[in-house]
This record gives sequence, structure tokens and C-alpha cells, in this order.
Amino acid sequence: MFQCRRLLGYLLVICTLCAVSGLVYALGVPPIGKKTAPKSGGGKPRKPIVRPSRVVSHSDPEPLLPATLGATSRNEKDGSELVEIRAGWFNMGSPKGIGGDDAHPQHKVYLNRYRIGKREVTVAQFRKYCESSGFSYDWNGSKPSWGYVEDYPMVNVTWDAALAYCQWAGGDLPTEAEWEKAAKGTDGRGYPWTGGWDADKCVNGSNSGGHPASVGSKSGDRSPYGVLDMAGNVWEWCKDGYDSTYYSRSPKRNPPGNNNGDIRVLRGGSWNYNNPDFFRCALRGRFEPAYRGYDNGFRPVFH
Ligand SMILES: [Ca+2]
Repeated sequence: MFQCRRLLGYLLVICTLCAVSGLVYALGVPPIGKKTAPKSGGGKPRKPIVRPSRVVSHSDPEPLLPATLGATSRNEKDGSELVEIRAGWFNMGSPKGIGGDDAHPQHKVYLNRYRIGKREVTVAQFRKYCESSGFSYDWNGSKPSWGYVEDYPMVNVTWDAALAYCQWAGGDLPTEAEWEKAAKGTDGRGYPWTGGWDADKCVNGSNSGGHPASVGSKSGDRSPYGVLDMAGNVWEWCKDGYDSTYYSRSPKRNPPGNNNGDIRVLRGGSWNYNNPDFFRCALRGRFEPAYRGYDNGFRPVFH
């Protein structure tokens, strides 16, 4: 009888253990002292499934390549030394809060490679043009107070005369975009040099003595491409007709400029002014094309 009770007690303990084990299994709790086995497969764990996602490029589709000194060459027809401006994008116009309304919005422009005069066209070059082409110019009747000095920039020329010279030389007047990129490069500077306004770097009213200087005489007035006198000495005719709203709708690539013949654009500052804003690369000056000024000159571009 005693042995029978003992046997029943063992059976009760075994049944209780089985019941607890079954409950643990049902709850998914790993049994103490045993490693958790994978529910299926076993061996190496499965690699997570990576679903292909849409490829998104974070590279700028309009990259601003650094402006570096351009290769130089010489145009045989007029003797101009030229600087190559590499193809690519630049920010045209002024950043918000700087410059006049017509210099906004600042926008990216792509220009093909071109070459531009390293210096403004000189009196000597223009004299050669007149002699070679038969272009009639009243040298005595229009003489500035300092006379016509051979290596000074040619001044007192209309837009049409400047264009005629450039075309005779085999080139053209630069567009506003070509002029501005050659002046400031691609890093967003406001003047041809880095940093803010510095009157000592260019020919302006504070240091000119009342007349222009020999072209290229101010080494500080040098653009990142190596183009000289883009801030000072004389204003320079551009090909474009003036249009104050052109930047809001101009083509992104090689903008030809508005062909408004009533007013033409002049760029850069001159020996006759002191206001730093007049020397900004993005400033857009303008005059009637027939205007002739003693602080207005030009330089050619070649494509
Ligand atoms: Ca100039």
C-alpha cells in the first residue's frame, strides 16, 4: 500500500513537469539552460531581403568648376592677347540683398568655351584698325584733355564703332554673360579679386589723376582667369541690349542677350568714379549706343 502511494506520487510529479514544459513551449519562452533553436532552416542565418530602391543622384547637375588661369593666345589681326575661359556654369547676377533689381535673380548660366581680350583695346590698336579698314574717326575733334595715349584704352567710341572693330578683328563684342564670367569666375566673388572693395586694386576716381591708365597697369585688378581691368580703368561696351528683367527668363545656356537697340550695356567701373558698387562684376550699366564717353571703351571676344 505504501509503495503504491509512492508510485502515485512519482507519477504526479512527472505529470506536473510535463504540464509546465508544455505551457513554456506554448508561450514561446526558451527553456532555461537550452539554446534557442531557429524555428526553421537552422545553420546560417538568412540574409535580410534588400528591396531595390529608386536611384537618386545627389551630384549637382550644374557643377561650378573652379576658375583657373586661362591659356593665353594672340589674335594676329589686331594684336590682342586673349585669355581662354573654359566651358561651364557660373552664377550670373548678384546674391539677394546686393546690387540693383536688374541684377536679380542670380541664376546659373552655362557658356561654351571662348576667349576674351586680356586687356581693354588700346588707342594704338584702334588707330591700326582705322588705317587698315578705312574707318573714319575724328581724332582731333574728339580728343580727350589728356590726348590720345597709345597704350591707354581707346575711349569716346560708340557701340557701333566698338562692334565694327571687334568684327574686323574676327571676333565680337562680349555678351553680358561672357563679360561677367570672365570678370568673376565661378566662386561667387563680387569683384575680380577675392574679398570686398579695395580701391588700391583698380584704376578708379581715387587714384586715377583724372584720366585712364595704361591698360593692364593694375595687377590687383585681375580676374581668376587672368583678365585685367575688369573692375576699373574704363567701362566696356557689351553686345547686349539692356533689359532689366532679362535674368528672370534668359536661357540657361549661352544666353544671347536682348537685342534692344535703343540702349546697350556697359560693364565695369572707370577712372571717373569712386562708388564701390559701380565696380561690381554684376553691375549692369547702360547707355544709348550712339553715346561716346571719355571713360567708355571695350574689349573683343572670340568663339
Ligand atoms: Ca574696364
